[in-house]
Amino acid sequence: MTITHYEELARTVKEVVAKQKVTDMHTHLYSPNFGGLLLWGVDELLTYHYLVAEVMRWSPIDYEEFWALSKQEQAEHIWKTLFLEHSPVSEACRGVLTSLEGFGVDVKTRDLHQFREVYARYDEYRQVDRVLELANVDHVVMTNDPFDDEERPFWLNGTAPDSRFHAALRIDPLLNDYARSRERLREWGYAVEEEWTEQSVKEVSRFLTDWIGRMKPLYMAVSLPPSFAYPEDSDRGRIIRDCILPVSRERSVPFAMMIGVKRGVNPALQSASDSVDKASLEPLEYMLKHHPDNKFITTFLSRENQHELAVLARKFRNLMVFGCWWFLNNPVLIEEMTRMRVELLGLSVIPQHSDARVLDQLIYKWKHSKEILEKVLIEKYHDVLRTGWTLERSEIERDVADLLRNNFWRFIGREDMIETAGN
Ligand code: RAT
Ligand code: ZN
Repeated sequence: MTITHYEELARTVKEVVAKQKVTDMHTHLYSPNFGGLLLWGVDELLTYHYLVAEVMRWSPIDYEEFWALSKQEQAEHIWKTLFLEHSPVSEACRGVLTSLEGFGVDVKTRDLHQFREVYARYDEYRQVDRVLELANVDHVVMTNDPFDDEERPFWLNGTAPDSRFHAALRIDPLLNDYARSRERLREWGYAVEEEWTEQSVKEVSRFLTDWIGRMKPLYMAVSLPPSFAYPEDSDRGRIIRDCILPVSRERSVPFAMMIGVKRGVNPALQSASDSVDKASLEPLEYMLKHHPDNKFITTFLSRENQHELAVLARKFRNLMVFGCWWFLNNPVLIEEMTRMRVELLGLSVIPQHSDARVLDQLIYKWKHSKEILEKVLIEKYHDVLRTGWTLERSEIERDVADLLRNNFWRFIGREDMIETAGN
């Protein structure tokens, strides 16, 4: 069907976006067979760290007192403060309501106990099937940290994730706290030396290769501070140069960098304590230029870095830009970033990831982001229709499939996972 007019265009884009399955390339979710690691349900939704930060702005409760409460009590406190005593209009609050509503809960009852009863009918396996279906997500990329004592045993025992869940090897402790990680590596039989020697390089690389073998990650990932520099005469600089980049290239496991997080700005907030600052793009530019055979997947946390990141991606095809990360995952910023990226890079980006920590959040994160993507695409397609250009529905399906799943799979070299539109 050839599209020439706005009404047909708008209807088609809406249908195609709604129907398109998403591969969510960065989450903090786990396969349901990873014990209690997968978080789901209304109490987890309400105690999301985005909401903890918000409740503390109203609540007189001491930080320690809050953290001493049980999960259910924390959820009740957040429900009362952020939903009943004030209107829940922030993006994180709205997200809870969208997720509940999407799950079939009648939010107007405002009855948390009743919400809990709905979830009590499910277990994590049924919940995964139901939520992936409701959110129209086909594959989920996890965040898997071999330094995490709760998670490591699952991998060492050979637990295989559900086929819809894929690993990402997260190496923050290795790169951001090597002094401590070095001790752990030694405990685990990697003979890293006190100094950065040939042997240390070999052993850290062996550690990475072993975990790549064990997890079969789609990429290696790290979050980095605004002060991140490269090249740099530091543990991090040396590990990236001598271990990460060679292993990433040789094993064809792209290196994902999430840059701009200032950890622990207010430590009393614990998991909600992190903030943001602008970073330099020079380290990334250096890597892209000096390592053309390496693939980099990158997002920045600061709004101010987004324009230069998009420009840099025009210069280097070994860079894939992804997502509206964390404090940027708000409609006003998603819209601005998506529009800017499409204008500068066309459709060669991964416009969004969910960063979901709670399974049910997939419902809201994708509903809200798809609404914005739809709006931007209608506007951009309309601009070209006004020149006399025409569009086929199949072309729109191709483009939307690229944005929401295929660009990711193609970039990481998994042509086998690419699905043509409409499937
Ligand atoms: O968005 C988040 O939930 C943050 O807490 C971080 O986990 C961040 O996304 C990260 O991956 O470091
Ligand atoms: Zn994350």
